[in-house]
Parts: sequence; C-alpha cells; structure tokens
Amino acid sequence: MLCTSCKTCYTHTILTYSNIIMIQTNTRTQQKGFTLIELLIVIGILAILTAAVVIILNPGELLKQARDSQRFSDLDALKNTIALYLTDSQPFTAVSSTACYVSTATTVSAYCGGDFATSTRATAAQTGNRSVNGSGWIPLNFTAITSGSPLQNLPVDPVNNATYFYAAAFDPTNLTFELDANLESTKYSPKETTDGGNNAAAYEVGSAPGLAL
Ligand SMILES: [Ca+2]
Ligand SMILES: [Ca+2]
Repeated sequence: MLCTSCKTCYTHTILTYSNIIMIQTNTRTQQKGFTLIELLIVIGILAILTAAVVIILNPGELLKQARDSQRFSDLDALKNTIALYLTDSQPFTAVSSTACYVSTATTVSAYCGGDFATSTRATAAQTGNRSVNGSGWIPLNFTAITSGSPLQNLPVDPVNNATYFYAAAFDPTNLTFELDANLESTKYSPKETTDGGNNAAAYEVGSAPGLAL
C-alpha cells in the first residue's frame, strides 16, 4: 500500500516520464521530414549526377558506335562471301565495271558514297533488294557456291538512307572488288582515313589495289 503522498508522487513521476517520451517522439517525428533546403540540395545533386552520366556515356555516340560496329561486321561478311564466291570459281560476269551497286533504294549521290571511277547506279530493281541469288543489290548468285551461300540475306546499312548505305564496285576483268560504308561515330570515323583506300570520307574494304575502283 502506498501512502497518499507517495501515490501523488508516483503519479507525478509517471506523468513527467510520459511527457518526456512524448517530447522525444515529437522531436523524432519532426526529424523524419526534409526541409526545403535539403530537398533542393538533393535535387541539385541528382541533376548534376544525371548531367554527368549523360556527358560521360553519351547515348547518341554509343548508338552511332553500335551502328558502325554493325557496318564493320556486315562488310567483313560480304567481303568474305565474295572472296569465297571467287575462290569457288563462280562467274563474275554479272557485275559491271561501270556500275555502282548500293544497298538503298533511296537516291544517293552520284559517286555512290565511295570514290569509284564509275558512277552509274545499278538498276532500281537491284537497289535495296537483299536476295543472295543474283537479283539483290549485289548481283552475284551466292547460292551457286558449292558449299552454299554463307549469307541468308544481303546486309544493308543499319540506317540505309541517302547518307548511310553500303556501296560496291567490281572489276570483272581482274576479279577484284571494293565495298564502302559511311561511318558516323566519333570513335570509329577516323578509320575512314586509315583503311588503305583512296577515299578519306568512306570506310573501304575489298581486294582491288588501293581500293580505287
Ligand atoms: Ca577510306
Ligand atoms: Ca575507293
């Protein structure tokens, strides 16, 4: 049994302790929120980080690099297929030394994107056609290769418009050829000047001497 004064004292102690807990709880509740300045600082930091990521990663340049990588891969595949076609002693009479064969049906500049001595475009029926049976934009029948055509379809430029397209020229007398593409990324475009060809504005591969068809 507690005396009356003790009861009062005990009750007062409990109330005082409860008040302390309430004050601490209120203080913690208040500390959970952000002040306007803190929010502005966080938003500012996020904006700086976002800008830094965009500048460092440069998504536009990365997409250009991906398309240029595809161009390297496509032209290598075409080069190897034409080389195999010639090694297999298949006829080279379907190609003309005075035609410039292009992967796009869109009208392109007269010189075909390369630096060919001849500038007459192949027929409209061939341009943009991906068939490998001789009716495509490269008029060689790859299905006649003894081991079969390495390509299911002729590759075309990832953009394939009047600026970005593949071009091919042939020398049916000497059985040589040249393939061209227009690169667009900052990283890979310098290759257009170090590919051994005669056009600093095109990426050139092939077997023609000096890639000067
Ligand atoms: Ca070049
Ligand atoms: Ca050339």
